Amino acid sequence: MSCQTTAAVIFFILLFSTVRVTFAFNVLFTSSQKHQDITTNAILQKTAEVCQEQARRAGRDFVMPFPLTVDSVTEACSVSELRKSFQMVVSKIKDSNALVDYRHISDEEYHFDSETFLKGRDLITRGVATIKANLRLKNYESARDKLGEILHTLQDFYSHSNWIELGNKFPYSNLIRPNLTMDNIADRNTPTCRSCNGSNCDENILESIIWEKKLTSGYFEVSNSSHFSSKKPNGKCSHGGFYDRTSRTEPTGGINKDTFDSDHGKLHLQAADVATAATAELLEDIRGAVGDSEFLRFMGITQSPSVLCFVIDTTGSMGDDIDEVKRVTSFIIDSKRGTTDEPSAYIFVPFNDPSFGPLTRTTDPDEFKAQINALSVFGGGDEPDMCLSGLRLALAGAPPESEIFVFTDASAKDRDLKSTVLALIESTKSRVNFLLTKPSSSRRRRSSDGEQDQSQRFTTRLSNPLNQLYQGLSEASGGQAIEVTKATLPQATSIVVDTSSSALVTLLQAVRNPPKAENFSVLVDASVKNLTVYITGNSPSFTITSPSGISQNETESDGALGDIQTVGNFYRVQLNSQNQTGIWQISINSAQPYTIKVTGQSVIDFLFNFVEIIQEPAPAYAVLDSRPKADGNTTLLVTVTGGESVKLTEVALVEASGSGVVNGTLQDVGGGDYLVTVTLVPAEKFVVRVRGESTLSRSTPNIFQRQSSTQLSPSNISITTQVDGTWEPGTNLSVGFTVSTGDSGGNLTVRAWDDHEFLTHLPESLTLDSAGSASGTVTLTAPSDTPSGTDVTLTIEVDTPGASDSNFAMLHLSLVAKVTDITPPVCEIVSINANCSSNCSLSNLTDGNGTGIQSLTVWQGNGNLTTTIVADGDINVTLASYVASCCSEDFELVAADEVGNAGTCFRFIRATVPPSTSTPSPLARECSHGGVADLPSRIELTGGINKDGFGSEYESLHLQAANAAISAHIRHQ
Ligand SMILES: *[C@@H]1O[C@H](CO)[C@@H](O)[C@H](O)[C@H]1NC(C)=O
Ligand SMILES: *[C@@H]1O[C@H](CO)[C@@H](O)[C@H](O)[C@H]1NC(C)=O
Ligand SMILES: *[C@@H]1O[C@H](CO)[C@@H](O)[C@H](O)[C@H]1NC(C)=O
Ligand SMILES: [Ca+2]
Repeated sequence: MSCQTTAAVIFFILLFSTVRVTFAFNVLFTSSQKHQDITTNAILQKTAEVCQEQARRAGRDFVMPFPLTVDSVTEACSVSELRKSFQMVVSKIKDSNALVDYRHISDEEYHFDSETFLKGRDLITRGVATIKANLRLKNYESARDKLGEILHTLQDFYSHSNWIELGNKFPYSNLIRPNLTMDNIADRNTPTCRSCNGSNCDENILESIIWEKKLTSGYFEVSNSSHFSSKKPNGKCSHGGFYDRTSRTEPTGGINKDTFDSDHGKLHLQAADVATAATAELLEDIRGAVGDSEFLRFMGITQSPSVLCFVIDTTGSMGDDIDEVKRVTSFIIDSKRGTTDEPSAYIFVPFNDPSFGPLTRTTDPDEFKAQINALSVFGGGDEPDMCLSGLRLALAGAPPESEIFVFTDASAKDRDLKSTVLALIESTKSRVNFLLTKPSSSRRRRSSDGEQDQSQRFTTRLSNPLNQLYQGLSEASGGQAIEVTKATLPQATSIVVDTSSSALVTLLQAVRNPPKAENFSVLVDASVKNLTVYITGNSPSFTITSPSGISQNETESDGALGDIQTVGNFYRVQLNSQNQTGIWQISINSAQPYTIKVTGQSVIDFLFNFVEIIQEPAPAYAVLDSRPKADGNTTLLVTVTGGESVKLTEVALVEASGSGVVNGTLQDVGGGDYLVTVTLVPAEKFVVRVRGESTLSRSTPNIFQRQSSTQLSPSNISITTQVDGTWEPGTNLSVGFTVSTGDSGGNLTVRAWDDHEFLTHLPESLTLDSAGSASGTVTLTAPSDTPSGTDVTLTIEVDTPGASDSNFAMLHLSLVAKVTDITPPVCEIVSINANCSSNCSLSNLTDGNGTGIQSLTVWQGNGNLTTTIVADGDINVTLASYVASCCSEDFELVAADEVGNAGTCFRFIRATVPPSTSTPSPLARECSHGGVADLPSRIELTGGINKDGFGSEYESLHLQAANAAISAHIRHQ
């Protein structure tokens, strides 16, 4: 149900600003605090705090930026090349937050409506457990999706309940602690509100409820039926607003604080502030469980967002190439190590014939090198291999927008997987590059062939229909298909090194197949550095002309404009760094198909997704995980990165062949986000192109242009999926899907695939009903030994009769084991020594009958932590000893168990400690009561604490500005 026309969008905005039509904090079209604002602000704040802490630990300066924006925070964290990565994460979390209003508008517990406190809290705590399980397996994408979802529910609590009306200024921590009870909820028979009518709704909550500090929330029901009868119990508050039918039944009026215009709109900002603090508190809880560096990784701001992903042919015939592949991969890994371009993870998938996989992923470059170096070739001659099976696994397992490199010397045997691979490419926007080491027809004779002959053969190679497949996939993804020999492979690796640079943007990309002579103009703005041109083709002739009129053609490898490197069919032109700004001309003539790609490094870039928008009862959107609709309107959500001064002026869908351009209508929805409505999607493959301006220097506006590298295809088939409930190892999950095509009759072909081979049921064909729809269910079965936190990628593909049209749905499904351990480790301080000269120590930690201590981290301190594990009966006790120098007096010891229950074990912050007196023990107080923004800690200091001793120990600690040495016993209940 996307907007019918641009006019309709504008109409709805007017409607929303005049009628109260809100359900939750809104997600679109309002000047009030939206879920997006609350989420973004809390993420920025928490991320900046973690960076500050890391900088302090490393002895670096850190200036807390103001205002906090994606740009200012990445800059303050010294990773300004990673803005796009950080923006992608923030956008992802915001999108899944918004999806709750789209998917679950009438599921009350998702919004804490109708007094569903326990169910709502359950959603949050189970969600937190899922996130921690996902993060333990480094499944960041699933964890981000889940985070957005539960933040929506958490934030709604502050708008929909009477927490704020009860006079609370801080978050209700029990919402994120599974082990704490939520008491004082008004029971079903307790009336909570009196009637009001808009003007006098400020005071509609009954005094008795306020005095007794009882929790209540507004009832909410949307119904189109004229015979609506509300299920609201007698005397209960309503949510309120235009769509809430319960608010017209006694007691009338409502209590929500969703916007300034709501019944309790006067408290809107207060509610939004506490919701922001609650969001930050939940993020802090996750941080406690995973640690600072992993938290920053989760937020997309450590190292490069990119992963290095290799898919390598290991058949016997690769024997002499594989050593070169090993050498090259080592070189690439080493050249990135320690730079901000260092990949955040390394993924490797082997394939041969008939097997492929498994996918392995590591964040350790040495481990990855060892894996690659251990590769040996076996089996398989020069027959086609399972290349697409390997590639499919890589696409499903790599994060979105990854660069994937496939090394092979043979054509694909599993060509029938092409449509799934294309669907994954479109959905992930990852780029696939093929390094094709030799034509299969000659591989056996290669040793007797001279290099000369080889390259002769290569020049005609892409007309080999077997390799057209690779060419087609690389083109669709915006990657390259490069032909190399063993001898020239090292030269081709420049492409791997280039594409893993951070802040890489695409200025122009085009494929001309069939070939035609063309003059391409490329606008290079002042923010672009390291301009590089890539051309692939069969001996194309090209001339590049700079903005100042200097030219260089393909015969001049070292010319006036830069260096041209040629390997097989691949030309890389690295342009000199001076005078890159302006309009470049690249004219290409070729008898064979060719591709051109122009990239640079810039902070200005964009993200986009096709979305579906609903207007009622609250405006909401869902990011499409399938192809956009071919006929009629479609909407994109486009986000521009690069700072406040960057504005989009034009968004267009450009046919990949270069002929047609469709302009969209832009609506700035704030925060760098634009909704773009396109009335007619190109019928053939297309890319997204944006133009805009930024005022880098005050005088001259900088006009920029960027484009997406992935080619997208439209479809007339729509697929919606439905997943209910949670999925635990050892159980089945049913995924329902509904297909509509607009054409009645006929049979649809259905294919489904998942990357863990869990699929157990699939309807291979569905019959369309008279309305042109059909529904089916696929079932996945997870073995009971599946690790908790496993992420399963599922694709469902549907073809119309004769495969004239096809579409897909892509889902990420998480498996989480039931969490029974809900208490953090317990810590017992054994001794504290504040003597600067001696080592001392002390703490005992255990997780009792729980899952066991998984990590012990020192925050705010740069001393040395050592731990030993000792058995105490059948409980493991971790003995921790922390020794710091006299210069480092503040510290906090955080313990987390296997499932991520985390708590502060010991906390000593000098600045916040009151002047020393002997009673009561300020140290003990610090340990058990953190600040509001402090961890969910509440760790008891149990047993063996001699308060007098502590007091005096503490005193010397404080007075001496201490060599803090502490030992703690951490126990768990
Ligand atoms: C350009 O790229 C090269 C290699 O990728 C890198 O060493 C250099 O720092 C980059 N220059 C700029 C200005 O980013
Ligand atoms: C390419 O450039 C060289 C050196 O400027 C020139 O001699 C040659 O004619 C040019 N070739 C073409 C096809 O323009
Ligand atoms: C819940 O956990 C907290 C620590 O997060 C602990 O202090 C508290 O005693 C626990 N409460 C219950 C009822 O188990
Ligand atoms: Ca535990």
